[in-house]
Amino acid sequence: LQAEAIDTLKAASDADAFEAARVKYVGQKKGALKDIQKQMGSVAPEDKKSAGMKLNEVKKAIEAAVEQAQSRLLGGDEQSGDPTFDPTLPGIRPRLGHIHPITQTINHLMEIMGRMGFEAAEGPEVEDPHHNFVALNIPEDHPARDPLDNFYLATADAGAERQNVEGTRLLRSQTSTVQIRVMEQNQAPIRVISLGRVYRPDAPDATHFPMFHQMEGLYVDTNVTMANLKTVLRIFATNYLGGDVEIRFRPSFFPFTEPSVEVDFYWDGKWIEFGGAGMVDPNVFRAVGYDPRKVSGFAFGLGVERLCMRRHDIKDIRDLYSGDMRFLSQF
Ligand code: FA5
Repeated sequence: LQAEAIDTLKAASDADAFEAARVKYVGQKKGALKDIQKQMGSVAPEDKKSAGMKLNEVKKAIEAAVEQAQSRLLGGDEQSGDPTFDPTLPGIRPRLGHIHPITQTINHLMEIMGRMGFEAAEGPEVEDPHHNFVALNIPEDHPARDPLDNFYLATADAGAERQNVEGTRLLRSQTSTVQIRVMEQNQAPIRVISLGRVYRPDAPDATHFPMFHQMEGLYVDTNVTMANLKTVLRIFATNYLGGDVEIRFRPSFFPFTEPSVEVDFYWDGKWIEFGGAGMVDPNVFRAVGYDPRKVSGFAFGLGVERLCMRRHDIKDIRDLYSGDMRFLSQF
C-alpha cells in the first residue's frame, strides 16, 4: 500500500488527481489507512504492538508524500490544507469603515468654535434632576419635567420623578446640564462648548429623532451682551453653512436665559429652527454660586443633526441613523 500510494501521489499531475489520491489513501472517511486502522481491533493481542508500529510507519510515509505532492502542485505552505485555493484569482477588497457623518460634523463644529476660543467640556448622559432642571431654573411643576417628555430611569422611587428625590436619574434632555457642571467647577471667565447626545421621547419624523446631539455654548465674563451672542452665532453659521446662509433670531423663552431667542436658518423656502439661546438668567448664576451683579454671560444650544442636514442637504434625519451603507458611504 505504501509504495502504491507514494507512486500515485508522485504521479499526480494536477490538483484534481492529487485530491483523488489524497482521499483514496488518507481520507478521513473511506481512506485506505482508515480502513486498516479499523481492522486493528481484530489483530491478535500479541501482534498488536508490532502491527501498530508498522501502521504508524506507513502512515507517516504516506502523509509525507501527500505534503510533498501538495507543495509541488499548489506551490508552497500557505495553501496547505486548502487545495481549492487559486492564487491567481483577484482578491476581495476589504471594506474599510469610516467616520459617521455626525461625528464628522461634531469634529468640524469643535474646530470652528475652537478658532473662536471655545474649549470643549463634557458631562454625563445619565443625569440627576438638579443638573437637568433645578439649577437651570426649571421648577418642580414645569411641564419640561413631565415623565412623558423625559426618559426617567426606573429607580426604587418609581413615580417620584417630579420631585427632587435623591437617586432619581434621567437621560439628559439637553446639554445645558454641562453649563451647570462647568460653572460649579470653574470661576469666570468661561468660554466652553459641549457636544453630546441628548434624549427625548419625541416621535421620529424628518426633523426629529428620540436621540440627537446638541452643541451647547457658554460664555461668561464681565459686560457680556446680546450683541456678543448674536455675533458669535452669525460667525459660526457663516463658517459652517457658508457665507450666503440666512439666519434670523426670534424672541422666545427658556427658564435659564433672559432674554431668550430661537435661531432659524432659511432652507428650501422655509425657516427651520436650529437652536435656542439667550443671556444667562441671574437665578442660574445664583444656583452655581456666582454673583449675578459681577458677571454676565450668554448660552446657546444648537441641534447638531439639523446643522449637518442643512450643510449636506440631507432631507430626513432618520437617514443618519438607519445604518444604511448606501447612505452612509456618501460621507
Ligand atoms: C434646548 O434644548 C435648550 N437647552 C437650548 C438653549 C441652550 C437655550 C442654552 C438657551 C440657552 P430646544 O428644546 O429648542 O432648546 O432644542 C434645541 C435644538 O435641538 C432645536 O432647535 C433643534 O435643532 C434640536 N432638537 C430638538 N429636538 C430635537 C429632536 N427630537 N430631534 C432632533 N433635533 C432636535
